[in-house]
Amino acid sequence: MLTLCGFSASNYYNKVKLALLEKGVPFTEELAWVGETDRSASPLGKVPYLRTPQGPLCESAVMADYLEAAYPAQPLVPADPFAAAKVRELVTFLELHLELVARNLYPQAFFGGSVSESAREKVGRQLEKNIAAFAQLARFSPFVAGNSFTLADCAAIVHLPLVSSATKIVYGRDFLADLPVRDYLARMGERPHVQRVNADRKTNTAEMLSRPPKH
Ligand SMILES: N[C@@H](CCC(=O)N[C@@H](CS)C(=O)NCC(=O)O)C(=O)O
Repeated sequence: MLTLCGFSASNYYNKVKLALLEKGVPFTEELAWVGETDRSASPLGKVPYLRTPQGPLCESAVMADYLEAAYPAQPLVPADPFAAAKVRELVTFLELHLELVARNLYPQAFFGGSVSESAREKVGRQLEKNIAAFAQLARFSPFVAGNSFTLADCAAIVHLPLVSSATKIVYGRDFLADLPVRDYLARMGERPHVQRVNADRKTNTAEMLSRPPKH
């Protein structure tokens, strides 16, 4: 049995959780907040990490690859090598060029902190450029990589809402507004597993925000 460790407010945790649910792989969840993780499983203290019968894995992309190899029955990556690479290209864009850049805004957008004016401008410029490039690759027809649900959707469903809301809060404008992201997310939100991930996220986010502050 697999155990997914971390917390349901985390987008990377939810990418793996959605992949597990969509693939129909049985798993249990173990709550681990940042600062309370098992360092022998995740040496950088990041979530998620996954306990497998053979030992732990960290890094969500590694977990997703492991799940594809170990549970091939319900694939989230196409068998064709080029189509598979196109799916992974989208995941890389979503994470390296969108989410990781937008992450610089989260202290101000979500946690009551602030971002310096120069960082705000720099991140804004990077996001404009990276989102335009992502728009060239993304299909949304009806799924982000084309006509079937893939790992790229597991990533897009959890990361795109954060990019939208962080830019809306910090710049007063949703940088994804010119892409068909709202309709896409609404469509994806009709899937029962996406609904479960979102419901758990809301409950866990409230719990996270009500936790006593660390000293
Ligand atoms: N590259 C990592 C990113 C995971 C990540 O950044 N997780 C956040 C929560 S969403 C975290 O653990 N942050 C705490 C930290 O970096 O110390 C992955 O794909 O698993």
